[in-house]
Amino acid sequence: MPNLIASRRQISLRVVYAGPGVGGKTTNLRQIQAQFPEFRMAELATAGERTLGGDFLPVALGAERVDGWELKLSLSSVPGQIQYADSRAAVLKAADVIVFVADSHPLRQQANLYALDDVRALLAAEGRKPGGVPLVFQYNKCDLPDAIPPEELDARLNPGGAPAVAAVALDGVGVFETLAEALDLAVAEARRYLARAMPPRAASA
Ligand SMILES: Nc1nc2c(ncn2[C@@H]2O[C@H](COP(=O)(O)OP(=O)(O)O)[C@@H](O)[C@H]2O)c(=O)[nH]1
Ligand SMILES: [Mg+2]
Repeated sequence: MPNLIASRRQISLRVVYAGPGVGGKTTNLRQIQAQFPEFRMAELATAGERTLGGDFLPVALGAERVDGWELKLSLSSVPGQIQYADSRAAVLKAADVIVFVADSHPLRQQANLYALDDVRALLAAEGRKPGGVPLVFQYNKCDLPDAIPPEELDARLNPGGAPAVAAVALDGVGVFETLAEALDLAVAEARRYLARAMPPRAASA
């Protein structure tokens, strides 16, 4: 659920990067952070290249306004390991928008499906409909010589036709396109939320 600071007319939303381990979630956030040097990124409990506790990167998009509200996004990634199921659930539970980073490597296709099922199961356990949380797909590692083509991944993972972006996150390709799709969904969420939380006053007021 978005967080409002009405006195400052600020609205904050959580964008959570989910997907199979080593799919490129941390790489996406590092690329974004590199463009926002004023924001610090926390990589929690990282061991080698495994992100154990998840990443956290808050960004304030001062220019991006939602009916006069300043929009803030906190970007985070879920930890992939089995033993972090509780913290994965907690991060996903709080998501306003989910970016699912899928791995184009042919040997990671089962991992993509498991991770997507896991996201859906966690949301269902929280009583949130799968369609109730806006989702963006990113088909990462398109540079691999034997990469599964993005159209094929789209047919497999995204029958609902959610926004999808082909990416080479390591080179920054597709990272900001993905973020832009997530931002569009976040703006729409923020508008919906504000319309409910702050109904317009009667014209005579
Ligand atoms: N070839 C290739 N490797 C990538 C790409 N994006 C990330 N990687 C590599 O995949 C590995 C896992 O990436 P990481 O961001 O840590 O994955 P995470 O577990 O989802 O956070 C790292 O070695 C990255 O350098 C990409 O677009 N192409
Ligand atoms: Mg990571």
